[in-house]
Amino acid sequence: MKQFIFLVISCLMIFNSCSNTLEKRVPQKIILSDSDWFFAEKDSLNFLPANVPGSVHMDLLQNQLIEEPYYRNNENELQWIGERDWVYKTSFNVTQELLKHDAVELCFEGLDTYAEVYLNEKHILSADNYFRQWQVNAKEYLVPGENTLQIIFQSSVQVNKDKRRADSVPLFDDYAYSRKPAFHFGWDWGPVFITAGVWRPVYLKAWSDAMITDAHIIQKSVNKNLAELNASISVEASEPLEAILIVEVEEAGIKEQLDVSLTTGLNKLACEFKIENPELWWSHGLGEANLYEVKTSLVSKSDLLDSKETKVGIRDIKLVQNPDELGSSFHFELNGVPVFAKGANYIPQESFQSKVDSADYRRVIQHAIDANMNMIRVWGGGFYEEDYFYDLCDQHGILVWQDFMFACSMYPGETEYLENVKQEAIDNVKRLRNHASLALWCGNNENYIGWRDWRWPGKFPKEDSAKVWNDYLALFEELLPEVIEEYDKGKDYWPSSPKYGWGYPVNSDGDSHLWAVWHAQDPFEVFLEKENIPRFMSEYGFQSLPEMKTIEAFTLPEDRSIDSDVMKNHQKHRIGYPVIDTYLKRDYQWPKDFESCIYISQVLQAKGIKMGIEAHRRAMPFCMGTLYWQLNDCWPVASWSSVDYYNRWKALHYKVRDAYAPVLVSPLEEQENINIYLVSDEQQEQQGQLLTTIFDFQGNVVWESNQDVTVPANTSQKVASFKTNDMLKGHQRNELVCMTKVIVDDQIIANNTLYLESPKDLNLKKAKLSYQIEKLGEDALQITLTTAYLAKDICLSFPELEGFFTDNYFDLIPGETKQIQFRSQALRNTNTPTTINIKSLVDSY
Ligand code: BMA
Repeated sequence: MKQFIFLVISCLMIFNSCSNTLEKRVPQKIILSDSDWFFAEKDSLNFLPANVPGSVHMDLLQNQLIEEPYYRNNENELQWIGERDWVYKTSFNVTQELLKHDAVELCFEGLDTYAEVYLNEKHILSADNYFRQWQVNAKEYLVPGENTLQIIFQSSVQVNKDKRRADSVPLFDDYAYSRKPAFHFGWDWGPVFITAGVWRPVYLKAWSDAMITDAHIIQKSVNKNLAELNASISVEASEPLEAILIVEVEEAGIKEQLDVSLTTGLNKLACEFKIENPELWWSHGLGEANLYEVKTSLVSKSDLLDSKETKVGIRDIKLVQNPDELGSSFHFELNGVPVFAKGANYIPQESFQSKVDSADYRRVIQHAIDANMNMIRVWGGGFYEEDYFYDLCDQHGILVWQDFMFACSMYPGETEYLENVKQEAIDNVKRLRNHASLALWCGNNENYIGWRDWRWPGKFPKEDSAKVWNDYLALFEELLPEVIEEYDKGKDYWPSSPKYGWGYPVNSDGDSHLWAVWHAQDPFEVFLEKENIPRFMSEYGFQSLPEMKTIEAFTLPEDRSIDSDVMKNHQKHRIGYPVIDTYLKRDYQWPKDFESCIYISQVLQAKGIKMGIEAHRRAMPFCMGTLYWQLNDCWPVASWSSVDYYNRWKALHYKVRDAYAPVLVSPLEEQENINIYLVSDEQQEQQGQLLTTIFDFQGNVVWESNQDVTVPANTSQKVASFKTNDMLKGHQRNELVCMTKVIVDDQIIANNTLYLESPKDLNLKKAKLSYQIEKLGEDALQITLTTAYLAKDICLSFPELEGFFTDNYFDLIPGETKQIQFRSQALRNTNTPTTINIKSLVDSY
């Protein structure tokens, strides 16, 4: 949150520096988040210091009235907070000067959620939507000198209950009644913390004459020779005024000027301009994410009235659904190039959003970049993310699949509710539509499939179920697409993710969430079945435990076993641990202790999801996207994430990085053969060598092949097929490994490993690993490893040192030397460690 305050303050500084010459004219912002805030339970007079932006939970914690919410089972003790009403108040000074402006607005960027706002004891606003921005003309209520602001937050739990009780057709989830992040009410990876408070900045905005309220940079047509753009500018004027609108794009040498006659109220201005030979915006892996800065200024005579800067990536993005012989395609096309989407589903980073700062945003996007992703899905049970999140996606070429905030439920359809949603959609579409990264608007998460496949209609009497379905249609098939049509015309809208679950013979169009793995407990191998490979896989996943250091942070030693109450509470899926056990027993030996259990759960998760990713990529161009569930966590928990709450990469994230590499070599045993597939997201075909070797576990070559190979551009191809029996040369399958490498210009551009038996049946032995540790600069170590026997899923750690291994959870074969770096700031203040913890699969049972 800090960066937003910083941003607003810097805007203020810019305004102030101009205001020496243009005193009355330029808009001013007075940040009220900076003043002293106090909070209390409603009807108590015990006001205590509070933080804005923030939440009641964090304020109670800061005042030492509650324990750390994520620790042990504290969640259970804190449910009372969400059931009570809370009051926030502040006072602030307003100058005579400020009140001389034509308008003074009180702006809330986010209120959580049912809020009655009083300015100098006058009721000025009733808010009822977490996702909306609220503005009130405050001038008539403000006085020179001290002013008071008081906000009463009603318990969302109570409001939901009341609304459900009063509903003629009560819906099955209370949370559906409020426009508040669904995950606050608990999810299968998230705790129940029903927050209240001022969750985004609040400020006064004072302006005279005219103010730019919005700059929408519409990309009318884009190709590599020419971009035709339209700056659609909204200006609020307090009186009729002659002015000049200036649109500048310095990098492109553009400066357009337009004389405009403003009328009182809202004015819609348009300024068309062209950029020749634009530097296009590309997603990660395809090219540079070029951005232009478009500056819009409004000038009257020689005075600057207002200005706005917007970063624009020039690109043509669309979702292509063309009929073909197998159904209909479902892929994103960027500047005419079909993009295979590689990414993950993203959830909010915290249960308490005020804990998230700009460094957290940079970190999470960096995890995506480091794992070769080019798309993130912002899932519909959280919230429309901060501007900074999308700025980072713009800068780094991460496409965003953006859900509207509806998940796993049916929602009301009353006029008042729909009007509230409409305003929410307008607020957020207008806020986000300029972002180059924004690729798709999606109506909801799993509401449609729930209704169609999960027997939701049966939850209602027949006549009522018709109403609930009609309400669905009104919201997702009418209201939301209409908002997109009006406010972000041309951007694609997809009513619900997914179109298909599993169990469909051929998913020949749309997207799919495949939960046969995990929820139906089918083996990972179902990922390989043709009927389970959709056009676009927008969800699939498998859980694991976070690493021991993460668990230590929320437990006492006596909690550190799977069946402790604390570990059970940090597992939110009903049968989470038993499901992990089921899969574990299929493929692994039973772990000997809790630490081994953590380790195996990660290795297992990585194995399964890697299988899925490779199957999806091999199926290119039939399948054109894979977004696994889920990238991150909102608290320390056992979950489907690949990076845990403390930013520690699980085994999965390393495997994802490899499986999402631009070129993938994927060996697969199919019937009698081992087939080698090459998948490339590169735009150029490449020539190289394909090396396929069968080793025994002592590192002896049993069989090998070296052939010239063409790495195809932007597609998948089977490039070799070998008879398995010929390759084994009479050896046992459980003591062999097949390693494949692709070499282009003496560089290994892809490699991969295939075992012929399940890990539990492999003839593994205690591996003798040798290592050397050397210091590399101030804050890195180089670790060199060799082994005398095949070591599988090697996990390195320094128990006392926090840091990042450039590779981990890898296999090592005799004859190979592996070099890894370990990066840690802590190395600046410690001696170079001489020992390192190394374990591999064989050590876990
Ligand atoms: C999908 C998601 C989430 C959920 C996940 C794991 O259905 O949309 O609702 O957390 O599965 O169960």
